[in-house]
Amino acid sequence: MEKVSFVRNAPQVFFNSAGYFKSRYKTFGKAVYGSNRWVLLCLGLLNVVLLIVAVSLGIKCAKVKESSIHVTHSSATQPTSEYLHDNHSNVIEAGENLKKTLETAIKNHTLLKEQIEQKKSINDENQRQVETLRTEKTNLQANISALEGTCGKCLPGWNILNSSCYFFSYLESSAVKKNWADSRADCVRRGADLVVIDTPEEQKFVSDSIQNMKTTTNRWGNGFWIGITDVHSEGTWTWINNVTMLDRRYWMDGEPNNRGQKEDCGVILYSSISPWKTMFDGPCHYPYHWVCKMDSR
Ligand SMILES: [Ca+2]
Ligand SMILES: [Ca+2]
Repeated sequence: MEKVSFVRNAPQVFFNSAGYFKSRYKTFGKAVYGSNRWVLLCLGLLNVVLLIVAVSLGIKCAKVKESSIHVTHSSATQPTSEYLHDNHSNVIEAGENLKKTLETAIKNHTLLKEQIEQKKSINDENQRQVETLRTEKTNLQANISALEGTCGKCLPGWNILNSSCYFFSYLESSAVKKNWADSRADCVRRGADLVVIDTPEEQKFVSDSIQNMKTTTNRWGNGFWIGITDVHSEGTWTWINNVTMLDRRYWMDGEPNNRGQKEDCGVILYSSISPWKTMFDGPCHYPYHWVCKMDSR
């Protein structure tokens, strides 16, 4: 059997019953086989061309896709960038506004602080003025009380009995004591003189007035100088108005005794026993409180 290389599985009957055709077929087969090589070659070339075209198209498509993506990406990011840019500007503007607001708040705070300090200073000054006025009020009230007590007839701090005013140095200063001469000088400086006791009422008034004016537990140390002395004539007690005391009724028992030959000035001392026995003689240089007297207004 003749081998047909081109159509391997073609029906054998067909070729055996028609030799011509078999021959033709063989011829045809050879022709076909020969032309087929060109066809195959053409097909191969075509495939190569198609492959090149396909590759080219693929590359182009890839570029187009990439470009499309890039374009898409650019298209997508463009508004975002502008949005971010706008937001950035807004944030900066908001920051500037906040900065201005903060600066304004700081200025207001500083101004408010200054105002508070100023008001505090004013308040302190007012407080000092209030304290000053309060002190003046207290002094005025004390003066009013003193004036009311003496009905304006005596100076502030002085006491009144009938038509006379009396100054007890203890009330001005319990610490200050003077000798007899200096005590008298103080009374004169005040427009008065050491007290001259003219009546029993006055004796009792002065004696009672000094009852609580004590600075020492030594009773002899709590005396007050009065305006009587025997310095000019020992034993002759004369008031500073040149009136000589003739009786001894206001002297304490045993006084005046001119102890040590040096007691020439009269002192009055409170006695719980009797308001009539309150005077004694003492050394004129001793420090005592003193009692001034002057006529009332
Ligand atoms: Ca004497
Ligand atoms: Ca004496």
